Amino acid sequence: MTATTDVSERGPLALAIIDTLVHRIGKDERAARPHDWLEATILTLRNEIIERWMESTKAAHAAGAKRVYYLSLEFLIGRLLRDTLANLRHRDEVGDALRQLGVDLSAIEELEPDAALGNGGLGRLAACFMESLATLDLPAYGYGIRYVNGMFRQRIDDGWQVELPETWLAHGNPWEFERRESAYFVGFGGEVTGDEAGRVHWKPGEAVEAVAVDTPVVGWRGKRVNTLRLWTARSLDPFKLDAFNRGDFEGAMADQLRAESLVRVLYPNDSTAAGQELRLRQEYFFSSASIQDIVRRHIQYFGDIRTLPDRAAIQLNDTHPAVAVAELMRLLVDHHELDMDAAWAITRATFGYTNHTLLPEALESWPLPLFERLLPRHMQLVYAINAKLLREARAAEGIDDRAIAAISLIDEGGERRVRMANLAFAGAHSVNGVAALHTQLMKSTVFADLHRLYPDRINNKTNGITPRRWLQGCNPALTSLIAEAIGPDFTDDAQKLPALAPFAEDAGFRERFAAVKRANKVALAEHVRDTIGLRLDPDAIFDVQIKRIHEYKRQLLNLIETVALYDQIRSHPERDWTPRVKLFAGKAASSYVNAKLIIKLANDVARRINGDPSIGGLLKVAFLPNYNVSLAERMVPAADLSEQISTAGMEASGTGNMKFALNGALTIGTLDGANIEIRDQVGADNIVIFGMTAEEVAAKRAGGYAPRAVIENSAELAQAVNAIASGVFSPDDPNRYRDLMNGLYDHDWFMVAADFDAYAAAQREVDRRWGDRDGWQRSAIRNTANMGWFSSDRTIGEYAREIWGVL
Ligand code: GPQ
Repeated sequence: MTATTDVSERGPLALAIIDTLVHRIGKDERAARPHDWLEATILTLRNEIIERWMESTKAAHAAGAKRVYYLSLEFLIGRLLRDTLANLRHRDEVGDALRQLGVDLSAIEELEPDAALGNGGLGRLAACFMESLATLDLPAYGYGIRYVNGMFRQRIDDGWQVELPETWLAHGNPWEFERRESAYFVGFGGEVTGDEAGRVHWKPGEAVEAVAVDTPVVGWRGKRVNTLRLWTARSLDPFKLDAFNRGDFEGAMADQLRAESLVRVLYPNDSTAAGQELRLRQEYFFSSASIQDIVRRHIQYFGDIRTLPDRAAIQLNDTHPAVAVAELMRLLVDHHELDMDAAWAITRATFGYTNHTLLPEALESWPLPLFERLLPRHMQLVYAINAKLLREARAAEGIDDRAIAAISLIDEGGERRVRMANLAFAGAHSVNGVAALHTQLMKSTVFADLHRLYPDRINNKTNGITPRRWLQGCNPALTSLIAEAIGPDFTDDAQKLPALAPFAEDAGFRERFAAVKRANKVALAEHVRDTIGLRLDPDAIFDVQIKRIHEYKRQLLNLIETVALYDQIRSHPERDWTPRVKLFAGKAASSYVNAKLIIKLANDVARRINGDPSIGGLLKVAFLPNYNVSLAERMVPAADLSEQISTAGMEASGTGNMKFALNGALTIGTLDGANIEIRDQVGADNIVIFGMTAEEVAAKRAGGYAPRAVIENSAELAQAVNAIASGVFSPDDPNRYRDLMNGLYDHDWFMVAADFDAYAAAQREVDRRWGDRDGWQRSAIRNTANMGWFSSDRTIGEYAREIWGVL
């Protein structure tokens, strides 16, 4: 990528990039490697961002504005350059400047590593929210951890998942600013004493320093630049020279190593609580640093801690930062010398809590002895809060002993544990779910008793996605087509997209819409060929299931149906089968044995089906390795069919479902999470719904579900399950899937069997609709046209008005 163009044609931006290359990176054009161009481009762009960033901060300060603080252990950001350029409306200009230097912007954009500081939906939601907060011009900070190794890189070896560390910081990170002056002590362990004046002193047994590393978040049209503040850890005594001089080289750096291990990895768990001491340490580390930072800023700007709730809204992204409730109490009581009642009133008025799952295994709780050893002062405060809470509960009507036990912050059944969801619920004035059904189930199941005690606290905020990344960024051709049809206003307000709906009746527009989809499919097919060597027919249905691999998400249902379809095509080659490509991608938690086995099954099924010439290429199966945000950005615009097939009642919301529908895919889905609201928006004719409702699932569970009989009554299902169980797809190890399939016969927790026939029928309904080309395109257009409501701008607007009081 050396310059080949006429030097005299270089404009000021090209010269600025060269200047950065020489003076910041220390290379000339001839020596510059592609990564150097990437870095020089980002650093040049940063200069402009910094100015807007400072303006945003100053303006918020001058206005005495209330700030939003989003505390999240995960931010699944992905790449930043393309989005940032697009939001600043600079992409063409920067592309031209780089062209003058003989550099291709798209090529260097592809070199940027994915910032994968998150597992899945929860972390990606946090990233969409940060972008929407800046877009809506709301002063906000995201707080999290700057993991050295984010989500692992997935390699597929002989069909098995292998986890490798992702070194996203290998080339440095030109987006970030280390703020050495913003550093806080975070203590662990030690002892708590009281003095004569009744003040409490916590003397931690160990401490680390949390140091802020800031990344600017640019909103649409560059209106505002907010801060994502991620904490890194430093030892108070990083290098003990005396130990080193004694020859104890490791001991000399042991403290630093210990500090670094705090921020080393993101726990690769999705929706399961990690019962590890290190995880609790991470949670407290980032919660404490964030709360100290918030309190410091408040005192600096406003002077009086008692006005905190008027100037700060802190949102807890799930329970991972729930210990922040106790940390704020500690600062208010021990440092600002408020009494418990005053401190509690301030705390409650400041916090909001978002719940993201009802899965019992995901509700965080910590063994009491561990919590007490690591956080002795917080343990005392939890007891004190619990006493207040249970007093309130006992005074309320209709709360019996069973309800008291359920409300308590301490789980007394068996080994005593601190319940983080109850702490978050009690310590917040707002507790929200992430889709209508999920919120309703929160009220009737996990939080039923707390809801009875505080009936006004639970509210719903249906999730959203940023259309900048998930339409304009990932699907420029569709964006241009929409703009030609209805003008560009929808880029400022996604709720203008419904103006597109009448174009579903315009044959010429349908053609162009279909052509965009086909071009996206061709591009994805090229990528698939390059990565796994499989050729795909871009005229086949691209049927896509991409998300974390989890039994409740039922990739297994999809795979078993794939096997059944394969069987049908072989048995009835004379029928008019619809060519289909089944695409899968996703990571399994490293300790989740069944999820990893499902990945192997996808690969085994793919090898067998793709290698069988007798089905004439009518069916292809692909498992794409290392699913991440960037891969999603390629796959979403190329999908015809979006698989959202979780067992009803188990997927809190889903957000992938929104990305696909916005890009004109039809959904095949259960009445779960946000699928229900997607159906309401796009219309029941433009989505394929199947299977049991959440109520039916619960009733079946309660009534004693007998999957064996269900399987035996469905010839297609039995045939597919037995083929997998007997090793048809794993001749090298015929027993590989025997236990997995026996699990379906014996318990089938996720009701794959119960929904199978309905799912298979829904898939044939998809084939039928696909056969009606015009009908399909009409539905696809109506999906895009009616998905504007799922913009995260709408979601953030609701949080801002109804929870944070900032709009
Ligand atoms: N979610 Cl608790 C995660 O991605 N990780 C988690 O640990 C928990 C929830 C998801 C949830 O499964 C999806 O249904 C939601 O759409 C998403 O959070 C965002 O709310």
